[in-house]
Amino acid sequence: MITLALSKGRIFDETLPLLQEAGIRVLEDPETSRKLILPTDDPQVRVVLVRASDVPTYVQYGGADLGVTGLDTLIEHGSQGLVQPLDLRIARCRVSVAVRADYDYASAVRQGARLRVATKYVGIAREFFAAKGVHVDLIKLYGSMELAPLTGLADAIVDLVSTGNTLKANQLVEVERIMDISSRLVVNQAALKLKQPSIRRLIDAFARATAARPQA
Ligand code: PRT
Ligand code: MG
Repeated sequence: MITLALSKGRIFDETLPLLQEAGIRVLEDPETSRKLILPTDDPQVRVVLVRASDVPTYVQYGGADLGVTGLDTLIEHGSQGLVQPLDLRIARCRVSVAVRADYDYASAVRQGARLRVATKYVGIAREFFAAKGVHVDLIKLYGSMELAPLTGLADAIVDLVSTGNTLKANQLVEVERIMDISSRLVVNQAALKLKQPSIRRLIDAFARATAARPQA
């Protein structure tokens, strides 16, 4: 049996067509079913639903053989015990720095001010500002980062941006683009060896499905 870890929402939704192109159909809809283990029409493949930030953990410790996770989540988790054979090029976005539209970020940086930065991505933010030589106090949040500059909790946020609509709706502006993000296939190192033929087959099917798509 091969176990694939996915998170509900955009990762599940965007992985589904790739699975389908690989000839695998998930037999239940996570939006209506309460099940956390979903069978597929391949008796040797099942899907487990976990929190997006838990996907690397499940795969690292063998709770799942493979999984789909955003590069953002993967960087924050660390890639120990994980093989990363494929960029699936789905769930694309970027990690950016954003501030209130009335905050002069450039001059704060120029003057060497100490910035308060709220983020879920403490690791990515620490490394980015360290490389720039900007002093920051990082404030760890688990969601709704956009609120932090509006309430005075922070001068800036480091968050994911896709269309930019969420920033705009909250009078925030993107002032730096830190990195581009897409979702990656991650595989448990030991499972890759022990279940070599079936996992290989699945990786190859994902690779073909991904390659067949137009480069966006
Ligand atoms: O929601 P939960 O806390 O359970 O976990 P999660 O937020 O990590 O999961 P989910 O499903 O929201 O995101 C999973 C992965 O999707 C992320 O790790 C990213 O790799 C990827 N992804 C792609 C995104 C976005 N695009 C995205 N736009 N994840 C989140 N967003 C959010 C962003 O945080 C911001 O609040 O959408 C908002 C911005 O979107 P725009 O279009 O308004 O710019
Ligand atoms: Mg979310």
